[in-house]
Amino acid sequence: MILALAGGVGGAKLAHGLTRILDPSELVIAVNTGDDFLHLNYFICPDLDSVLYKLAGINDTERGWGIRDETWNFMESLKKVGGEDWFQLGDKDLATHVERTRRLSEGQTLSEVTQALCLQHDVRHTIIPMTDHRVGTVVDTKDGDFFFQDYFVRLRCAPEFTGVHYKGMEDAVPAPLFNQALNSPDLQAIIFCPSNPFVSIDPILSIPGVSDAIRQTEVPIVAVSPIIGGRAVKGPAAKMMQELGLPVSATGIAEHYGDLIDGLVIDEQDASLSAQILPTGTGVQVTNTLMKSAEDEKNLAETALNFARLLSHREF
Ligand code: FO1
Repeated sequence: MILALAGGVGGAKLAHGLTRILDPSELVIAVNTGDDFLHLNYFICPDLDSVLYKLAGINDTERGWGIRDETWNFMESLKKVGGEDWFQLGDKDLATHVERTRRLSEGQTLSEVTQALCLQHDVRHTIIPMTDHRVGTVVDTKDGDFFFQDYFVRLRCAPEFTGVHYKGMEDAVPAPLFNQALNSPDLQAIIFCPSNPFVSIDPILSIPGVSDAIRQTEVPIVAVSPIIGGRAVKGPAAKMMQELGLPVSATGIAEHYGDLIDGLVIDEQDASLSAQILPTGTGVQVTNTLMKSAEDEKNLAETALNFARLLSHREF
C-alpha cells in the first residue's frame, strides 16, 4: 500500500497518476486541510475538492480549482445584494460546500463526509483529510499574519512571506484512515506529491505524531519537487522560497525536507542539481515532472513508485 500526501493542483495530478496504476486497496491519499475555512457559513475544503474533482474527472483544468463548465449565477446574485465576493464559489461547486456543511453540522466527521462525497462521484480510491480536527494555516508575513485564503486569494500572495504556523494544530490528531495507513504493516512507500512544501505538505507533517511516524517507518519516503527550472508550476512556492532565502530550486526542496525524505524526483531541466543533492544523502531520480497530460501524470507516478522500489531494495 502506498500513502500519498497531497495539496491542491500538483497533488491532485500525481494522485490521479497513481490511481491509474494502483487499485483502490493499494493507495491512500491524505490531503492538506490547512487551507480549509468557513466562508459565508459554508465549510470550504479547497485541496480535498481539488483532489476529489480531479479523480472524478470534473475538475477545471484552466482555472486549476473548482468544476469545469461552471456557471456563476450565485456569485452574480450575491454581488448584486452586496455580499462578500472576493472568494468565487461557482454554482456547481457550491453544492459540495452546502452538502459538506450540512453533513458536518449533523455531526459527521470530515473523513465521513469526504467518503460520502467520493461515493457520490464514483471515486473508488481513498481520499482522506489529514485530520478531522479544524486546523488553519496562518501565513506569517512582513505585513502581519493572514489565514491562508486571505493571503492567497484576497492579497494575491503579495505580502513578503516569513513563515507559517497552524492554528489548532496542538489538539489535532491524524484522521483515522491516515493514522491506520501510517502504521500499517502493508505500507510500502510514502510519496510527497509536488505540492507547496510550506502550505500543503508541511501542514500534514505538522500534525502531532505524523513526522515521528514517518521517521520511524522503514519504508522509502519519496518527494516530487514542485520546483522546475527555478519556478513553481503553480502557486507561490517559488516566491516563498525566495523570500525565505532558500535556493529556488529542487536543491532548496531537498534542503527543506532534509533527512525526512530518502529520495527526490526532479525534472530533466534540473538534472545538473543531482550533484548538489546526492552528497546530502538524498537519492535523486531525474524525469519529466511537468504534468500536462494524463499520460504525464501516469508516467511520473510510475517513476516515483519505481524509485521508491529501488530505494527500498524490495519488490512491490
Ligand atoms: N482561488 C482563487 O485564486 N480565487 C478564488 O476565488 C478561489 C475560489 C475557490 C473556491 C473553491 C475552491 O475549492 C477553491 C477556490 N480557489 C480559489 C482555489 C484555492 O484558493 C486554492 O486551490 C487552494 O487553497 C491552494 O491549494
